[in-house]
Amino acid sequence: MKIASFDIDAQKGFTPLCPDELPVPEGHLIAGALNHLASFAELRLGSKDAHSPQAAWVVQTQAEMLQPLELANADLTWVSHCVPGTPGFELLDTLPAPLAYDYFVWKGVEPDLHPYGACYHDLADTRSTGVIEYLRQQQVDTVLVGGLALDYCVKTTALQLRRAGFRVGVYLPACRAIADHTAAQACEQMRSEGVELYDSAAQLAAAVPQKEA
Ligand code: VGL
Repeated sequence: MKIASFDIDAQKGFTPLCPDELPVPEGHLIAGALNHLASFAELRLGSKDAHSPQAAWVVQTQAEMLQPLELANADLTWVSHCVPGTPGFELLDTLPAPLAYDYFVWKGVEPDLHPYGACYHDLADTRSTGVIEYLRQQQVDTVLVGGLALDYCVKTTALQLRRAGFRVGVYLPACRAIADHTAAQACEQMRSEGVELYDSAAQLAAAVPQKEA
């Protein structure tokens, strides 16, 4: 069994450190759990949102968010977040630098794109970011996922990996969600498609063999 871990959008823009972006409650507290998850894996992958401040889906206030859009690859409005060169773009402290990961994806770079999953650039899942091909080429069979936010980018990435044929486990202590009801729906959908969910370090250790030191 070859295991990879995948840190999804573990960026300050999704934490209370950046209250004007998309502050996921407790989002800044997951770095230790992501590092623990990586200790089970031979390969570590990561992703970041990398968005233009002038993106087509940007609205000025949180009250205007979540409105549907007619764009092919940006389904909802969001406030500006994770703009390169700003604090919100940075990974959480104590995570590796992007180039210290074995494979890294920057997503949503084009102003008309706002994908959630890290495996495809478009919402129809047809334009690969190369993650799935990399994992296959490395003969990975299990991918352990954590990050922000559980109910959007983590869920979508886990489902994309599962549909591509990998065993996928989501480590919940390494995730936080935007909202409780969408988190519950996300967990139900992931479970129904065969994604494993681990509630605790003990459950993770029971499901996945510990890497030799
Ligand atoms: C995300 C909402 C908007 C995420 C990104 O990373 O989960 N959520 N943009």
